[in-house]
Amino acid sequence: MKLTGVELRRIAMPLVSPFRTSFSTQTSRDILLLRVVTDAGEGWGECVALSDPRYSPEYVDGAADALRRFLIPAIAGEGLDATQVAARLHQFKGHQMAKAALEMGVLDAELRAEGRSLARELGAVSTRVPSGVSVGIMDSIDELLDAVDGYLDEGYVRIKLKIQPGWDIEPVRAVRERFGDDVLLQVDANTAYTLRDARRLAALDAFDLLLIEQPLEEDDIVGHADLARQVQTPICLDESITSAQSAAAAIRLGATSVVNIKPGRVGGYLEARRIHDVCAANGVPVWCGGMLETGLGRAANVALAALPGFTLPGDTSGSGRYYSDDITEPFVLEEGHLAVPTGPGLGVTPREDALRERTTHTEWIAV
Ligand code: SMG
Ligand code: MG
Repeated sequence: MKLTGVELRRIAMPLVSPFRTSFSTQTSRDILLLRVVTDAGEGWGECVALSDPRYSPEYVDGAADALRRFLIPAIAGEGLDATQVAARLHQFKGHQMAKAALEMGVLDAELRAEGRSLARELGAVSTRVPSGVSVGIMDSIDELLDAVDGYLDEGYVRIKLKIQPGWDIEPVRAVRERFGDDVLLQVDANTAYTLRDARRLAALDAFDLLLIEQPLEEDDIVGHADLARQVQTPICLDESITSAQSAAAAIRLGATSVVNIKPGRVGGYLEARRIHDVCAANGVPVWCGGMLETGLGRAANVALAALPGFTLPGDTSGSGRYYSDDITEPFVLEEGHLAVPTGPGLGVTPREDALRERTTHTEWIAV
């Protein structure tokens, strides 16, 4: 395969309701899509970087710049193959989300040309995956209980509550009291705590949570290992895991006993599969994270979540969790699950009209 060029397409996607975490409130997503054009056909990539570098060092304008200046030019020339994209981009430090989007687009183009699905290529073993939902920080417990009630009604099989100091024990207690012990429940702090909060975090042990996600700073692997000895609830790293190598290190140090795999955070779906393999070899369960993807990224996440080591429900919610009008056919829950796409490549494509309506900027990068 040979690259012809890449269209960088920015879209604005308003959220159905604000999504508040310990680091920001999102009301709309500014998403960078890549239309990768090759001599064998096209493919779509989605960059999960947020507008500001608050979740990770990457941000959407920075990702576009890295792609335009360094990453896209580096994969020009004959013999383009998705399995070699990461190696060609390795010379550039960081920028995992930008790299992941480019590899995703090349992989989609290649698989579409060959008539193979991403799910099959990655090694999926199920035809549907369970849907969890991530529930933001709210102004009141009542508001939170209403939101959780609605999601449980829709069929979500696992609830994740965003927490921060001052919004942790009480909301978790309230959800447990109202909805009972059978609800699969976990929390995500997005780095909002320090080791000095160990006793407060240990107080969450009373609520039989599946895991506490990323309580401490992303660089604090040793701190997570120390914390893991002071709390009974399993610690699950998200932000800290940026590669298979960092996953292996965190597991070996005892910093994480469950891993949230987000392809964008780790440089792509192929590295995500490697993390799955490392975790499986160590008996560490994994689940698929989310970055409020459109149907494109959602399709790929659902394919990944169908691998055998994904034994916990992921943040693989229906399109309607965030978007009233997705750019692809929406993903809709059926008995709390999403169907794994079976068509070539991602198995979904953007609807022309929806895409046009959401587009704020396009730029063609010829190589
Ligand atoms: O796609 O449902 C989703 C988002 C799930 O909570 C979610 N993601 O830290 O896991 C995480 C966050 C990162 C994005 S917050 C804007
Ligand atoms: Mg997280």
